[in-house]
Amino acid sequence: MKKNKALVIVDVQNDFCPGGSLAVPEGDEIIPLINNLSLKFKRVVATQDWHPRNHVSFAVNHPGKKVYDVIKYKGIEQVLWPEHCVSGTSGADFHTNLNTENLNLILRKGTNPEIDSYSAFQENDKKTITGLEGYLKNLNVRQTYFCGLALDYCVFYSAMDSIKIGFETYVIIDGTKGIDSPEGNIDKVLREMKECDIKIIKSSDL
Ligand code: VGL
Ligand code: ZN
Repeated sequence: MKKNKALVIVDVQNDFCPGGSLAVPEGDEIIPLINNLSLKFKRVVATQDWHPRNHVSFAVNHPGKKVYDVIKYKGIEQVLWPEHCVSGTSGADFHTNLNTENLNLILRKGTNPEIDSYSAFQENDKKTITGLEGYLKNLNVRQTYFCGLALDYCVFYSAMDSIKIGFETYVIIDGTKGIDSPEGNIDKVLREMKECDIKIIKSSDL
């Protein structure tokens, strides 16, 4: 694979897989395919959702609120999730089946207790960058390929920022699984991504 293409593996962590606190249905089933994909790219980035225990996105930190409630915090809409991917816990570790041998960069996001970060490029305030854009541009990456979890949250927001930045952006559909919350969300984000010229491809197209 040419060197101006990068694979971004989003949040393949225990808490997003069956048995985890915010499990994506069948989330672990994409891992063998992702392991194969990572052999085909020269540049491979993996992200980890990496939250402090007092993180704004955890329903338990908002007395009277429950999981999946949506609140406004400092002017930003925030979905409240079960506690997940607490930094340094086993829930935040990569799933054991994920082959980490070929990863060039591990990028942790969501570390600010007051701001969530679905996108690998910027936090949900749409201001605070993670540094991934600079990293990829410095390596002359022109095309980004996304896989991982969850399709309708972190994969979606990452791909949308990627195309806005100007990368030719691909989502490898069989390398991702979604939460589909609220119901219909997966269809909605797929439509939105196509409208924004993000290419939805199958791994067999590569
Ligand atoms: C994610 C919800 C909360 C994701 C992260 O990785 O898609 N979803 N935090
Ligand atoms: Zn999170």
